[in-house]
Amino acid sequence: MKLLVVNPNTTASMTAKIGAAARSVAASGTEIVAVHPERGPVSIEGYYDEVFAVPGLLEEIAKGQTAGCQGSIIACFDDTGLDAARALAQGPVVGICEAAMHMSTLLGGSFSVVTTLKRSVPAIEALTRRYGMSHYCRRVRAAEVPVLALEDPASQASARIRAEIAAAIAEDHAECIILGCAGMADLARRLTAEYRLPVIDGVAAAVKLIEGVLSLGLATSKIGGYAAPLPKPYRGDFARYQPQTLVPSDGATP
Ligand code: 5HY
Repeated sequence: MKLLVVNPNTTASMTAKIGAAARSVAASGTEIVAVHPERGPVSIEGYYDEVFAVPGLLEEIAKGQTAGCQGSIIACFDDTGLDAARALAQGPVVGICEAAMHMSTLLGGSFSVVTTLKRSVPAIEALTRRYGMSHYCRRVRAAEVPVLALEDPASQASARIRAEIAAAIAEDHAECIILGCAGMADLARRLTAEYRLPVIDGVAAAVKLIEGVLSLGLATSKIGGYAAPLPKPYRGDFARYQPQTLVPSDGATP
């Protein structure tokens, strides 16, 4: 199977790290195509960045589908544009936040999330409620590390993440830890061994979940909210995103 992994921000080093994390757990025979949009924010930190990451994300999903990818993973912990992507794509689409939370409920009675900046916390708390995970979630914590500091080995990022994990264990009594940013994907195995409890990376969890969905021959239900967007004119700069342009009905490349 061929899976598309989209980093919705435009930082190539993060896409490379996300792709490596996905390939490290993909089953033999699963091809991972890791991409990011040409246009949009270099990192997504809060509501404003998130909105401007969505058009580029949808364009990559459409290109991936035309290139034969059977499923797509949204590799940003806000599950950026998840609903629109599910409507646009024929194959299943999984967000890394959703995947990590569902995976954690198989491994413990509770979790805490450790994310980057405190401005990212309210969106993640909202996703926790949306996914029906409020009774599992002890707390969404911010390590106060900018997303791109995760790309800088000289930054204090991993020390701050460790401090929040230790606090989540001592104060929240969390049984699992969820890493609240795709840029933390390379830390999961090491931290799991170090803290002797499941430290979950959503990128890896999403790969295993979507492989499962596809191997069952299933895809997104198209009879309700995720029905394909209706073709219609989009005015101005957004004409390039009108449904019939992004996913031409004749299957031609957008
Ligand atoms: C992410 N931002 O996973 C989120 C994390 C955050 O660019 N990739 C980003 O801070 O919300």
